[in-house]
Amino acid sequence: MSQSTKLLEPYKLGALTLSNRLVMAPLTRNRAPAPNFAPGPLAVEYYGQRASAGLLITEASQVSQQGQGYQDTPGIYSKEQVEGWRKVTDRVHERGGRIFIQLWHVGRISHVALQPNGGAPVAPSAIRAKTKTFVNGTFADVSEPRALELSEIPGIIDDFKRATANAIAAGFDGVEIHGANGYLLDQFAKDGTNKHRTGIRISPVTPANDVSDSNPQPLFDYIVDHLNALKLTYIHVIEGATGGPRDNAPFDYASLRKRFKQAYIANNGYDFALAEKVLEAGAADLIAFGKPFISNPDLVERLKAGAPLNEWDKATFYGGGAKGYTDYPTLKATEAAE
Ligand code: 8OZ
Repeated sequence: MSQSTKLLEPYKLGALTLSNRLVMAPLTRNRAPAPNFAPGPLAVEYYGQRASAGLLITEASQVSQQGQGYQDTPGIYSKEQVEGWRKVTDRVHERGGRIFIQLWHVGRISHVALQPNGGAPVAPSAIRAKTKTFVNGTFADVSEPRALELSEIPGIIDDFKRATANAIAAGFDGVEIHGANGYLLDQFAKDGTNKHRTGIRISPVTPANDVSDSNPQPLFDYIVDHLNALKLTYIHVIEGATGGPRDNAPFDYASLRKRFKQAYIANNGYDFALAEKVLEAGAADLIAFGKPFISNPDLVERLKAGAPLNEWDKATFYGGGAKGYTDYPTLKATEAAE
């Protein structure tokens, strides 16, 4: 039984044509170990397995050592990292896929153990988040941050510029700036890094990493008006609380959709039925799926076939090897085994 749905229609995203409207959301997997923090052969296999998505967005990747906040997340600032990512993009392109890299600076959500010379993580203000990070094999309170000097901001913008140049050298189709989930977003609205094939991820009402806002609607209406003026390729909106629930706080996403003239990627807890409804209503252009893509490399083929989905195993989300990373079976593999 094959299904023809709007989710499976192609979409023109700026200069790119996507073969369908399923986006693989950025998913932190912690498998790029010290000292290089470079994606290896397993990452090539993992992203290659999922290349039938209309667009893959990589896990968040730090633009500098200072921008790292968790153990074993990949970077995009060194030669080894660019070489590792090149193999990933080659594999995805060989299989007809498209891939953006998510560029990340965690700001205060870090730990001295990950910082250059064991220094303090940096933040707009010296306010410590009430949250934990994962470092040295365990959860630990984030470290006390120090406030950035104004004179340091150009260096961070340069880190994003270099990361973007590296992303192009590594063969990515574009970059997504991680402006969501309580990380260092305040310099992201500035030019320099926002020229072309650039999307941004935002999360208006998420409580992730101890952020809150007393009046998010006018704030994000304002931010999105300004993002629209920057002519970004897309906004990628985490609706509700990151990881759920979707209805933790009232928010009018249609207001953002109306303000932003380029593509709108909706994310957070969508199943196929809700995705279809939202696309049909014109409330989004693309739908990003996270955990379903972890456990279903062939999510697109399963949608086409109307087949059931594999469940995901939370225990293998962060770190480890092939188990829970590249060993989720495709429908074909399951059928062949029967
Ligand atoms: C889960 C674990 C660590 C980091 C985010 C990059 O929340 C993350 C993240 C998610 O955007």
